[in-house]
Amino acid sequence: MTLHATEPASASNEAVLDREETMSRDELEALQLKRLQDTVAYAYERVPLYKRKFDEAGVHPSDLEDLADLGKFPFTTKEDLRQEYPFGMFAVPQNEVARVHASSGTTGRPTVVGYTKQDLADWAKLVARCLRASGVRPGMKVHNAYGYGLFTGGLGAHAGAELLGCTVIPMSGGQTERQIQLIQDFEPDAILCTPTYLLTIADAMIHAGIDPASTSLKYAVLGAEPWTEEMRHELEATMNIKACDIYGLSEVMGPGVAGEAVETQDGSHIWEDHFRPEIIDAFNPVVGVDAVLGDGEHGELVFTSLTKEALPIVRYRTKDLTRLLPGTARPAHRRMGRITGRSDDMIILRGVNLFPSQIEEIALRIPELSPHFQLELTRPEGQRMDQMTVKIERRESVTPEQSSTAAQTLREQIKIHVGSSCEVAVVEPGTLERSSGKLRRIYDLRPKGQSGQAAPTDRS
Ligand code: DLL
Repeated sequence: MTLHATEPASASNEAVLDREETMSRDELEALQLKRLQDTVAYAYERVPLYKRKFDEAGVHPSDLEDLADLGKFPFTTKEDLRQEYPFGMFAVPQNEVARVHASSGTTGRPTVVGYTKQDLADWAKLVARCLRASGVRPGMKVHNAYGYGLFTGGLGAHAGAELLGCTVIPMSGGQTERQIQLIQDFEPDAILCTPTYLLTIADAMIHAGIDPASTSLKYAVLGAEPWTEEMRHELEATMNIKACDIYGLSEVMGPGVAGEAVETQDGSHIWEDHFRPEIIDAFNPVVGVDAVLGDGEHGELVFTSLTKEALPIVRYRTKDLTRLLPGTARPAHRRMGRITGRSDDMIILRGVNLFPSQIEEIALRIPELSPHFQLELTRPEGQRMDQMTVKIERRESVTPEQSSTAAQTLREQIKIHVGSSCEVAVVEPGTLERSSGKLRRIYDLRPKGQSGQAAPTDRS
């Protein structure tokens, strides 16, 4: 007997793709242009900030005749969202806003984002698309360890997994022992969390005498913070899983703006039927077509939403540094390279630009060193130069002699590949703080007012 007549969930491993996933590039760009024109006009009519900014820049929605014309329009920044706190950027009356999310805002007012019912449906569809691309199938059990609440990770991933037809285990972040217990008891097929939190889980399993490679988990869909190919290899080998990337940000939607295909594992495909990406020169952006860089060039990722109703966003500067690459598994949708870092997380050490992901990449190639590390910035008494110390845990099996050789190797490799000298302190396993979501890598201990860089990101 059935209580409601529904189609049974497909037991097949064959993925049924959305029509937009298989469009030709020409068809997709035609759709983008139409949606872009509609979005720009809609934002201009409904959001005073856009009207003001467009008027000041001397552009009008009718100037958008082809996709390249987008470059004439002004950028939107996190500061704009902060200034319009809480609901000034919303394009619909409050009673049409079905949900809000917000960033933690440790360095200022939080940024608030809103969704209509249709926005929530589109969001779930795109997260489902990402999960399916990453190997998750209807009927699978999905352990969701992204944080639930104002952060978009938990509820965003949840809705997508549910829509795909999975059994969702809404675990949220933290309580690592409980996570491990449920992974053992419920036997999920996939886990959704940040890469560093999966590392925490794997580590805690080892300490509890459980082999992380022996669980039921087969897939991990990881995002919300930068991670490297080396970290992928580490997690895949330790946990015997396939790990794919998922990217997104609350101002543009949340998780699901882009997702990686398990068969190629070559970077996340941006769902270009809903978002138009651009890359701009991050450190010298001029409003105008000239500021836009070509595919393959490194710069700051900028997004314009193409379908969002509650919070249309025009040329939002993400501060994420990457490049656009041609589509592969979904040929019409361009991929993004791995995010090297955020422009506001860049360390300037003795004139050299440096990101934590570079240290991760180098450290993980040294077998004696673990992926657990922190970067400490100091300004020693009486010195004019900043100093960076990489504090990194040795692997359990490594002797003190081996770890001092490894420290030397790391120092040399950083000098060769990054171009700057630093200190390396190899510490005992289990002594550095573990992640429970987005991990903080940089500890800026320099006296206030002496940091030669922007304040660390307020995202947590
Ligand atoms: O972190 C949304 C999300 C949740 C994405 C769960 C993926 C999975 P925010 O808190 O607004 O939203 O932070 C967005 O996190 O601008 C990037 O700097 C960083 N980020 C997100 N995904 C990735 C990724 C969510 N796959 C900010 N790789 C973004 C590198 C990422 N960085």
